[in-house]
Amino acid sequence: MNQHITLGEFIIDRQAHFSYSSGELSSLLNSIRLAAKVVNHEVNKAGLVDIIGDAEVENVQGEQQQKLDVFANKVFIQALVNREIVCGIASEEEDEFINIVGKDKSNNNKYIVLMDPLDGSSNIDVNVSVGTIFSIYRRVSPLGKPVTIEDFLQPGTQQIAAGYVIYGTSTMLVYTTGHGVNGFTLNPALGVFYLSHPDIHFPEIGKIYSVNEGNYQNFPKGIKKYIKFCQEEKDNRPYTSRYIGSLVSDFHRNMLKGGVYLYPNTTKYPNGKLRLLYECNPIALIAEQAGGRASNGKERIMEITPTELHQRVPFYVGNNCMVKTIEKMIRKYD
Ligand code: AHM
Ligand code: MG
Repeated sequence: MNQHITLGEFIIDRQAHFSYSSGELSSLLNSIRLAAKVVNHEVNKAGLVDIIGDAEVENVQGEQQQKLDVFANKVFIQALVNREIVCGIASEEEDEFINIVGKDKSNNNKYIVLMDPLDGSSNIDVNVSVGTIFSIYRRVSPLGKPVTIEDFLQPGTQQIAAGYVIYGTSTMLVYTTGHGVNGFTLNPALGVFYLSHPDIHFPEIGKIYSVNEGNYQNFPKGIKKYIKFCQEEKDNRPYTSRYIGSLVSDFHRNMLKGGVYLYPNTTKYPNGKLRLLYECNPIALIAEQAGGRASNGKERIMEITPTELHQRVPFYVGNNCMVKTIEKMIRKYD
């Protein structure tokens, strides 16, 4: 690990890469860095204190929230609001987007953040990694006015930064501003993120496929064929099957080792399970920046024009050639 470059230093060092007001993006990333540390501290205590368990409320998708979801949601919102840079936030845990007026009530802040504050939270009480995913845009509505839904329904190609935090065996923050992907590992003793994975790229060849195969019977024909293809003994196959059920962790492993993640449409989830705006788009930007590909099977994830805040899409992300093979099979069989 490169002990000499901290995330804080790196953010400042890379400011020049950013064509808008660079200090603002740096400040925004720093607020995410801070919130990540606070959430990390709490996630690490989850097994020790009586914080795990359901908060007895359901989120907008009718799923049960865990207490830590609620906590992470609050921490990230508070950290973002404090810095006077963000004008609007959308979160998996909030039915509607939040308008932020700023301390002077001017509505003059420029950035929108969309996030899943604690993804994979059903894994918390069994000590499996969870993550935070975030996506940053410039607002499209005029300054001085409340944000509108159009600010949030921008295609992923308009993202100016995206990233995730994994609360795992070690805690990492991985992000991109469109100039490559860099990963930072938290030194828990010092509370400092250090650059540990500079300029991450998918390996040339991927050999892992990650999918909830329990849903096999309900997958589209092209995906069934692809899974059989992965299992075939031919060329460099069979591939290895690895599925944690925590998008951030499954994606992260596949990006470092080479592989593909699939969440197709199923009978239960006719449009797929994952959310376009705060799960798929940010992961897609990171994947592309690392030389990978992200698709709904037919088109590039980041070119989809969103119509709803909590919209779901089928999601295939990973090594370029693996995702291309999936697209080919979907074209051929579906
Ligand atoms: P969540 O946002 O409710 O936590 O759901 C998203 C998670 C992803 O992290 C994970 O890849 C997927 O749901 C797993 O779903 P399943 O249990 O259906 O395989
Ligand atoms: Mg989620």
